[in-house]
Amino acid sequence: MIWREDIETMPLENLKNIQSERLKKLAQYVYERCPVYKRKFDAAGVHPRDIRGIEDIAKLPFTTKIDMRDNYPFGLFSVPRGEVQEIHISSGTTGNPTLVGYTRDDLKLWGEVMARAFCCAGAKPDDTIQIAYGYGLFTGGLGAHYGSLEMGLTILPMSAGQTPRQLKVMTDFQPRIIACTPSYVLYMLEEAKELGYDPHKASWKIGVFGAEPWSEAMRKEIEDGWGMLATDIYGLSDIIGPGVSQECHHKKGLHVFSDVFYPEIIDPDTGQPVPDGQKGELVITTLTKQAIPLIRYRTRDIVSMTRQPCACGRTSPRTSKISGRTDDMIVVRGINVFPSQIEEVLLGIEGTHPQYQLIVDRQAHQLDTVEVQVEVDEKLFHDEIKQMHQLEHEIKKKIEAVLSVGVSVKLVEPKTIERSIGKAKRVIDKRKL
Ligand code: DLL
Repeated sequence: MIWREDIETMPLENLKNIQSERLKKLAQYVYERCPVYKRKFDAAGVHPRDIRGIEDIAKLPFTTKIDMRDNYPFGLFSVPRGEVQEIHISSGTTGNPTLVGYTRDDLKLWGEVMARAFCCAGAKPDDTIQIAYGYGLFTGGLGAHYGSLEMGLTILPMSAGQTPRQLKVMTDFQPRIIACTPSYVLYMLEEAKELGYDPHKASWKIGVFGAEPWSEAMRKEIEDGWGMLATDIYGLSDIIGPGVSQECHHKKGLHVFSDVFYPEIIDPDTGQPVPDGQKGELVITTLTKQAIPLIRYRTRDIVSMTRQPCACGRTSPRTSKISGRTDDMIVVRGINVFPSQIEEVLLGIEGTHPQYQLIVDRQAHQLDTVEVQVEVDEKLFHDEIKQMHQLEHEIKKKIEAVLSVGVSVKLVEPKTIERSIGKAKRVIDKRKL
């Protein structure tokens, strides 16, 4: 089932016309209503009348996290405060967080894109969904909630955590859909086994997982472990929350709801567009949002894009899974390292778990060191020292081949690395940079 078949399967030419009309209106809207945008447009020497269609979008200046932070909390609003119905914040790590405001229509839009997402994952209106994303200022829980309401799903509003209770509710109420972070569903898998559940008897048949990067190999662990289809959902609070894009059951990229979130892929260094199929930074323009519309917002997430039609019938462009963030990247001895590269390697090695952490350090006047701590099977951990060394060596060689950076590897017992019910923490950077 396709929630908005009229829009989601529309020929690309018609989609382009809608995008063009919406962009023209948007440019005028923010120029008139938000002094920050007026200043930015004026500084870039562009006026709304220069925007005659979607192809003119590159004339508009980018918006960045810095604009959000500098104008915190209300500077980027394009509506009076009284029209804002709900506020969330994005989990910033430094300085001010970013605030996201929604008008009543923005909340309706959020519900609609999330309904499109759930449908795209394979949900049907008479399904029950267990929402185990955190509720509160984080957008995961409530975003999933609004989409479920829009679609008519039966909602189990669990929020994240209290794993034994999650498992009991799943057993008692038999939800077919589970929505949470991929690291949390893996954590629940461990707990389920420990508590004596047979994960293959779980009622969950479709998972809608996102809010953090996860690899194909991690998908396999989840799908094999639980016996379910694991789909990827992407979004960011600054844009709306979850619901920017979603995989269908073909799992060949995430369908971007591009009649409302216009995607571009750029080279993060030059700001120039990169061709389809090539990786770059995802930039999004919210074509219809009212409270805080964002123009050419630099997400810092790295993806590639394709416009090839998908077997599910949806025509909208698709992005690859997010392979990292321009700012999540750690630079070790001048080389760019993404935690996701390490995850791919580990998941290809028998006996290791997708639970790992990178400890980056630097002693005075010395080179950076990277220690990769990896959990291994109980059985392996108690094996002979020689076998452990062999495994360490294998992991080290494989990681070094992918990263081109020397690392040390430390095998640790199962459950040593801290588990997360939300986004997992993969890097501990002890360097004083
Ligand atoms: O994480 C919104 C969300 C909630 C998305 C639930 C999906 C599911 P923020 O807290 O603002 O919002 O974090 C946004 O998380 O820029 C990405 O770097 C990362 N991210 C989100 N979804 C994915 C994904 C929510 N599917 C930031 N794969 C984004 C990889 C993701 N990274």
